[in-house]
Amino acid sequence: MSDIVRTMRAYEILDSRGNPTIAVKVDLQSGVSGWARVPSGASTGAHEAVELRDGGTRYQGKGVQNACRNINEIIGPALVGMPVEAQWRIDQLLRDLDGDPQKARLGANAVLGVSLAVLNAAAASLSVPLYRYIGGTNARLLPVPLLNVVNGGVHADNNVDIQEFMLVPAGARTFAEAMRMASETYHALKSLMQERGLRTAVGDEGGFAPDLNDDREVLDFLVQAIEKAGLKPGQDMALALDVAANELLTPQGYRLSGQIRTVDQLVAFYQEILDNYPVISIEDGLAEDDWDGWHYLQQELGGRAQLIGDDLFVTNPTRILKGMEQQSANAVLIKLNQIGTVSETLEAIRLSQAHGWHTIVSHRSGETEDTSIADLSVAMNTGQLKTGAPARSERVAKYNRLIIMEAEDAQLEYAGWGAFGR
Ligand code: 2PG
Ligand code: MG
Repeated sequence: MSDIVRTMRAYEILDSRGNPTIAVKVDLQSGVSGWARVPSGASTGAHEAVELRDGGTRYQGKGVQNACRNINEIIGPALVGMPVEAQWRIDQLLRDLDGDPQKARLGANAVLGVSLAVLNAAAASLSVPLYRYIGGTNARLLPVPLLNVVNGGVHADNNVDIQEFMLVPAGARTFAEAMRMASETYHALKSLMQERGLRTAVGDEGGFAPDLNDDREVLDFLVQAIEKAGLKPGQDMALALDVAANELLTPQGYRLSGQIRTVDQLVAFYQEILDNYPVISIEDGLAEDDWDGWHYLQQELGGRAQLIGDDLFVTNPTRILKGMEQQSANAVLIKLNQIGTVSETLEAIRLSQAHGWHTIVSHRSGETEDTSIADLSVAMNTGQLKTGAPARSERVAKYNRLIIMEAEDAQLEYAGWGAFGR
């Protein structure tokens, strides 16, 4: 007999940037409970599900008291008595209660908080780890971490345009070894930057955020840091970028390193990067509605690099299907709060995997101590997880969860280069 929902309660808490977000606790009949804490983006796509914010002067308008009230007064009473394992039915009810395609009425932050707390409560009621509850006996891969070690764009107050420069320790044999390699490279990078008199203060995701001459200089630093850590660039440790090109788009074209560029010029720039650096993955190389540009990018570079749609797809099965029809990319970033429910997120992953596309589970730049995304990546064998630098507890909490999973569960194995089809 399935446990049933007895009560739930929402709390206005703080995220890693000091902005309000939502925590939800779902209590079950048996006395077991489940929690979720909701993340929040800065470079959010226009097609994402909508966060409900209070407006006004409190917390610069970012309060979530109305979203919490929606949980306590509307969603909670509607879910009481439902079997907690009925995740799809509960998520469908949440969508119906909201009624808006982008979940703007009750707020996607409210909806996700409940959906994810229900999932955690259901796992707890069966006394199984979250990844086993979602993935069952099929859950087997520990993801390659994509660790953002230099922050630019809207995540930092520096002059670097590309938002994220990530380490990809695909050549490690275990997840724990991947984290050691990444941490040693992160510290090697720090000392290289200090030697050059650069600031090593960090950005929103724990990566360094110095002012530099251009984006290539960052890549040169990263290759040096990998070597200084005693690793082989491109073999032990590769690199990945999130350009977050929406943020570069102006009415004249894409603005990168002070120059306005056409799609052709930007694609040529990426080509040059792929030729000269061990970069194996480029996320949001173009803007969210530049479908023609994405098709060209995929045609030119899809054979040699992972091209990830983040703001392009917003974890939305409808947009992912369109991308498949138009051959727009070859990988999908997966963020629960872009779509707003667990079930729709699982559908987005399954759809992408069935098409042979890679999926990368992702944090947001505003995070909490919630580690559910680590479990999600293992449950669905996505093989890749991006959740920031190997520094700052809201990022490291996810990596630590995976280190302990690896130590405790003999079935799990590190995805390694296989996650990139190599
Ligand atoms: C991204 C994310 C996470 P944000 O663009 O991929 O790194 O940033 O949460 O600000 O959208
Ligand atoms: Mg992105």
